Amino acid sequence: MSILDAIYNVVLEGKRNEVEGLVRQALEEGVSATDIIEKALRPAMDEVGMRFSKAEFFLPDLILAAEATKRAIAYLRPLLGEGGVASRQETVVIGTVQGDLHDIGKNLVVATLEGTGYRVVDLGVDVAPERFVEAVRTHKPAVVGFSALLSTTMVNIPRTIDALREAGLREGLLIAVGGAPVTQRNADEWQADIYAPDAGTAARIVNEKLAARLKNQEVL
Ligand code: B1M
Repeated sequence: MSILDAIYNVVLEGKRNEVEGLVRQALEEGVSATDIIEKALRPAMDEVGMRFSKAEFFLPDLILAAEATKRAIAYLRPLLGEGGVASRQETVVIGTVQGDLHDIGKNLVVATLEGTGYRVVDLGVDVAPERFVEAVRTHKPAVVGFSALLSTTMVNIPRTIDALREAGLREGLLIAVGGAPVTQRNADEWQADIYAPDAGTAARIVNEKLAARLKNQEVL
């Protein structure tokens, strides 16, 4: 069995105490942090979700698997993003939208952006539109990110975008959206600037968009 399969299995079985040792072993074998996340942790959580849908797994299974994943990510955190780059000027405000308590994916996006050098203000989970508005007023970020994992809560992304628009804060702000049920088509509909299917892509597109904006400002 490969080391990635072993990590996948311990997450699926919710064996929180075994995951860290295996992640360490994978890194020693030369597997990248991104591959551990995208080829073992995320597929394991997808499988957990699938079994939950089929009533083969129940909430405690979800919680144990989530706990195992969080431990693995905490161990990998210092390795995410480019690491060691000069600190960037821009701030990113991010949160999981109102009604939604899922934060594993959002935390990965936070860790990757921080690793890339951004200052990240993480508002946590179940964040109401008015809290996003207040945070944008206070921190004046270049980017605001919304994460949603439930089809019932993803509607709170466009609601929050509307709240920012009504508060006169939308212009000049890059809006990034993501989470399992969110698609590029949704992002286009909501007139969001960035859609990313995973944390690494989110950080890469944020970098590209901000670099392009800086270039435009230099030309003007
Ligand atoms: Co829940 N849950 N859950 N859950 N859960 C899902 C999402 C579900 C698909 C499972 C299923 O039924 N198959 C289903 C949603 C169905 C739907 O709406 N379509 C579901 C449900 C129904 C529920 C409850 C309603 C269950 C209940 O109570 N009956 C309940 C809701 C609670 C609430 O939020 N109000 C609930 C609760 C929970 C737990 C608390 C037990 C736990 C969350 C623990 C936590 O996050 N702290 C949990 C878990 C763990 C899951 C699954 C199994 C795994 C989610 C996860 O962590 N994935 C999930 C099944 C699934 O997703 N396949 C499921 C791993 C993570 C790395 O991936 O979050 O997708 P992800 O993040 C990715 C990308 O999406 C992207 O980058 C990340 C990786 O690089 N990304 C962004 C994420 N945010 C981004 C933002 C960006 C850009 C990219 O820009 C800003």
